[in-house]
Amino acid sequence: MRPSADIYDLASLTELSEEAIGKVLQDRYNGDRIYTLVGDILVFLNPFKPVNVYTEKEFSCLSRPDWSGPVAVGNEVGSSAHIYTVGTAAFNLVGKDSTILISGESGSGKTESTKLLLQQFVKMASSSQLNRTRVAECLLAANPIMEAFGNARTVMNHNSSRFAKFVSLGLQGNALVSSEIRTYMLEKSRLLSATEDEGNFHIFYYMCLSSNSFFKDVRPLGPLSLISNAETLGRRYTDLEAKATEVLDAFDKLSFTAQQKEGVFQILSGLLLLADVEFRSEEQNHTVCTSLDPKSETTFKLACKRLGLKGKDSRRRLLKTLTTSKLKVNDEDIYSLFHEDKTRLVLNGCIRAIYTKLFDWIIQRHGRPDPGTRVRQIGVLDIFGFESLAINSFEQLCINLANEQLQLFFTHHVIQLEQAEYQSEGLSWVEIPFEDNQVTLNLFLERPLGVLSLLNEESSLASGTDESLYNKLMKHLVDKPKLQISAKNPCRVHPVTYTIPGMVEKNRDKAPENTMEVLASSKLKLLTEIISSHHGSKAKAGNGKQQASAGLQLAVQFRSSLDFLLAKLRESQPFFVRCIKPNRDNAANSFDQEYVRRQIHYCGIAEAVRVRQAGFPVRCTYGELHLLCPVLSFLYGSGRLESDAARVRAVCRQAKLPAEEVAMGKRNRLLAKEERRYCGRVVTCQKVIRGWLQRRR
Ligand code: AOV
Ligand code: MG
Repeated sequence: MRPSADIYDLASLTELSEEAIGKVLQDRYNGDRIYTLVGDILVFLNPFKPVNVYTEKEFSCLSRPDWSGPVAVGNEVGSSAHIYTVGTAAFNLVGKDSTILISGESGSGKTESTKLLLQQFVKMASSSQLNRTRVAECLLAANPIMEAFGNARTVMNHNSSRFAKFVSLGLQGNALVSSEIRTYMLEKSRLLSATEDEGNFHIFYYMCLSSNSFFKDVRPLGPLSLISNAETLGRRYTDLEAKATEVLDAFDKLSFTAQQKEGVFQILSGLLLLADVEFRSEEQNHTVCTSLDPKSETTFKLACKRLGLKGKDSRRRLLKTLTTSKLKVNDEDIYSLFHEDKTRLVLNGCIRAIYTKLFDWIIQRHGRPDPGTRVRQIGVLDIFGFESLAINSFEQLCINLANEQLQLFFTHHVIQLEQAEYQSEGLSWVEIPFEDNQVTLNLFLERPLGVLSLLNEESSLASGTDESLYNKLMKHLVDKPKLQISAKNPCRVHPVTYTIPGMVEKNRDKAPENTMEVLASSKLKLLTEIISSHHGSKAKAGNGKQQASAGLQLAVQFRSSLDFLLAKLRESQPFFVRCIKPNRDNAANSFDQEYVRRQIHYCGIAEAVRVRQAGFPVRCTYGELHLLCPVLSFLYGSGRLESDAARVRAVCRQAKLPAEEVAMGKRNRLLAKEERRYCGRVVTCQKVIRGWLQRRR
């Protein structure tokens, strides 16, 4: 029997339980064989250590357009299980756009896989273009910036993506002609909630801890509340200097002007300072009045200076919007005074809004539009992985919902559609049961009584609070399967518990308009530009109707982004990469069987193995086959039988093709077991038939 570590395609397994699959993966993992196929689906086991499988050898063997079968990956001869194999298949697909969908828990290796794919595409394109193009250069330079501004250290991953991205490349022939990056749902709440374990976005540490002279004049001195964990967490950045330099270089490569580059860090500096400003409330004549704490005067002044608000007058105007609200009633301005808590909320809202706008603006700058003529698109989707933390809030709700939605797409595509296809071809087929998460998704998405709709409803009411949301959930959803709502365990959607406090406000996500208006009058050109920019990824994400209205609730924006992504996926050919984390500690050489088995279960890998094994993924029409198969033409030269279909049918009948390996479908197609994955379907069918004909002689 073949040692199980040699089984590079799980579709060839004889035992199909989750345990058996786990065992094979473990044996492969122990031999540093980090990639395994399930038919055309790639499973990646994160090694958490460098593994020598991304050399020129793998690239050149696996990235050729005419590549047609197993080669050697690392020390494994005769395998084709590799991320490059998926990349090549997507790159070489003609007649249809392709999308590579990468999924897995937080820390399982999605972002690293995305980077490998993008590097591969750039390399494949440039080998046909001689020179690396500007498009390729910008694409590669965008990555360090995206990670610096959008990734952070979390308990699950020291470089966790706190946003989702969809990178789409335009190809003309093999030349890379355009690239676009859309980002979704940056976890802006992280800005103001860093703890000992959960870091703020990397860029703040680069800026404040690096010795690079660029930051010398712009960074604030002393302890800063946004990175109060800098002392402990900062030490864990082993490559901080190199990363900081890489980001600064990337700004240059992306042709940011010196002024813009400086502006970016002026703004960050301003935000760091603003967060440190303290206020105090006093009661005067039965009204509460909030003002700047005298200790914070210097900080406030410096924050304003960094943000381009020069002079006493603009400082006064900013302070006023932070401590009072203005309402127009009958053409008259009515002011109401804030308590310091409210002032803090307004200030925090403003910090979050500016950072998000800055992030969107930077990402937008990378874009290289396609030249107008029809280009072939390859998309790569890298989202934030599934999270179940000690406390799960609005952010986890959205993250997990996106993951559930993509899981459904996977099940639908790999299992349901495939089964339906065999049935319509009239093949005898035993239905393979699979776990459907539609029920869970409906709980979230149903209108008008799903969790998101109810959340949106509460957030749009001025009187909406977390309590009223809780009551609504209790009223409408308490009897639903897979959902438990209780005062103690606020809202448990199988298998994660979400806490309700904070949800309504987080979903409202109101940027304080009056404050933003004052900031828009800044002398810092970049700040006015990003505030007035309507080209943020938010606006682009949805459909036309939703673009128009600003200040949409986050969940609404999120939902339209998801719809956009699903539409993209449906109209393209999807390729799936399932990333698996071998242990919770991000450690090398450690394989937690139960933890992996759980992921195999949630990813639907076992079902996919069963379908791929029982299925006939190679399909070609009799016409195509006849045209390309000289044996057929020789045996059944023209005229003897009236149609291609009749000829092929006759061959198949005579050849007594084994029904478990090849089948004649109702719709004039021959369906065969996959022999050489990713290589041409006609070639495979031809080979199969020729083999049988030879054996018969
Ligand atoms: P994620 O994208 O799936 O998590 P990453 O791609 O950031 O996970 O990977 C996490 C860590 O795993 C990396 O920082 C590396 O240390 C290690 N790693 C990933 N891929 C490889 C590889 N091919 N070879 C060696 N080590 C690897 V999250 O963004 O948290 O969901 O939101
Ligand atoms: Mg990531």
